[in-house]
Amino acid sequence: MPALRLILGDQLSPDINSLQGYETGDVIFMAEVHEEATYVKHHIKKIIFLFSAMRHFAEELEQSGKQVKYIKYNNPHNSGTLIGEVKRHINSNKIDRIVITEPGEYRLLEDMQNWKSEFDVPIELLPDNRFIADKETFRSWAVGRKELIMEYWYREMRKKTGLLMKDNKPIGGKWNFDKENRKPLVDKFEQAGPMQYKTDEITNEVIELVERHFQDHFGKSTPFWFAVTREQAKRAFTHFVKTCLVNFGDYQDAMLNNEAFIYHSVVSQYINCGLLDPIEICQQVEQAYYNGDAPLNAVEGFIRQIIGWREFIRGVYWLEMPDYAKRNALNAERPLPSFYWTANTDMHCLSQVIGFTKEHACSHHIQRLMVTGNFANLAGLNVEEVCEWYLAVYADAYEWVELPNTLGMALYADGGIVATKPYVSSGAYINRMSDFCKHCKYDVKKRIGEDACPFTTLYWDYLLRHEKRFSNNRRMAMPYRNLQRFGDDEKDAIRQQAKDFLDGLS
Ligand code: FAD
Ligand code: DLZ
Ligand code: SF4
Repeated sequence: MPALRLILGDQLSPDINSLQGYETGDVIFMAEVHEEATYVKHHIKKIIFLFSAMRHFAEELEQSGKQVKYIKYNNPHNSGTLIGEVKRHINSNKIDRIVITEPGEYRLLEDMQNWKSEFDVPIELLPDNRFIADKETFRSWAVGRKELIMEYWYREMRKKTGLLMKDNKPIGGKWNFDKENRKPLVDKFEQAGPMQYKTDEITNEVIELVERHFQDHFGKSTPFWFAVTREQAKRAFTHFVKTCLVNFGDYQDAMLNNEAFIYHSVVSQYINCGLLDPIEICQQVEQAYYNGDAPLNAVEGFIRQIIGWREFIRGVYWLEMPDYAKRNALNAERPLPSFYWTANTDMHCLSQVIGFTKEHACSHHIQRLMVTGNFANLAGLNVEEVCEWYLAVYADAYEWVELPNTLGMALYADGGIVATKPYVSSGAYINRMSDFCKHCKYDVKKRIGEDACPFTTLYWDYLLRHEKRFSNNRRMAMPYRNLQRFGDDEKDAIRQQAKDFLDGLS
């Protein structure tokens, strides 16, 4: 019964379900296709990364004795779609069944569920076994709860994995050390950043190909320094554990001028495409704590991101799709300003973060949440356009992880499923957590006047605009108490300043 085992660009894991039970005569099928490379205009580095990692993975599988059929993007017969390529192969080879691990995006899963009527051979769609919890486990946990609180889910995941647990209790006596993880970087910062690799022949060929076919996509293609094999990704992670983990906790939320990475791991692109195993890296980090090489707040903070947030976000995606993608609780409709694509804006924080994104196809969580995301929420930018932007511009972006983070956490467009209150702030937060404001033409403290910081103006305007919805939210009590101190004239002036600014955006 020769099987065609389809491996997608974000399924580059030797232990993935669809590779289990491989027998001589089976073919592992991989294809670079126009449809997947363009369903959003992915950052050019994201395409280079995935095509190169796919080619390296195919080579490794072949070296381990497996039969691989790999279709390159510029193969003259390439039909441009996954289904087209699978059909083309089946038409001229003996295949009795197709084996696939479920894709990470709803659109493709729905497509593949319809493939059954397109083929004469059976299709086995297997669950993705690279997560701690399957979709059903999350659904059973979620159903009947009034609110989905990540912290409670995270505790379940700690118990399930045994990470940082002793006698069924959390090590250190607390589940969460987040309060210790909010320090700005005031002293001198010296850190070389993530491990960077030289390109090899395979990557150079891919760079040339991608530059030729995707010149109109966002971002810079070079310098290209991502790991493209499992072995390289593992070394990059070990480099993080040795050089950054110790400070990861304290400075998790810090931002700095011209510093894209601070002490972050910069490995989400590797985990999400299968080059790194999430549990293995958490165990490595846990070991660093047991060896005395990193403090508990850093280690717990890192593990929480992976087994807590990452799993929670995926759970929400599959629980709430497909209508989740259409939610727009705050009726945000303003077109995305062009500076999201160019980084040309005199708001220095935005220009920096969008600049990092353009250069590296990466930026860290607080840059995404409290700069680009915060601005999008404050300015009421069109939810679909913002989500599409995040899906396109980051090398780690697939809809299962991008959408709840953007639509839910950053934009509050799901009405409070992912976040219990909107993550919005005035310029004061950005000023506390970074040195961006020192380099900006605006005055972060001013909410009215020619040089007023747009984040500060828009923050107060947002509270006024959404007073009915948020003033009774317990977690918003403090800002609304502060707002009460403003007189009517001041409120009118804020509204006018915000209106003028927003009118000027388009
Ligand atoms: P670190 O800060 O070093 O964290 C370690 C790991 O924890 C990450 O590699 C990642 O795998 C995981 N992690 C941390 N936070 C989250 C989270 N909220 N959701 C899921 N995993 C998390 N992450 C993606 O992987 N893909 C996305 O498309 C994506 N889009 C985002 C959009 C917005 C608006 C926001 C606010 C966050 C988004 N995130 C996304 C989450 C987070 O910003 C990135 O995972 C992180 O910045 C990756 O950098 P890092 O590897 O240096 O992470
Ligand atoms: C993101 C991506 C890109 C750019 N190209 C391909 C490709 O050519 N072939 C492929 O199999 N997968 C690619 N991917 C990853 C898919 O888009 C991803 O598997 C789905 O979005 C499901 O998560
Ligand atoms: Fe950003 Fe305002 Fe600070 Fe300028 S002053 S960097 S716009 S927060």
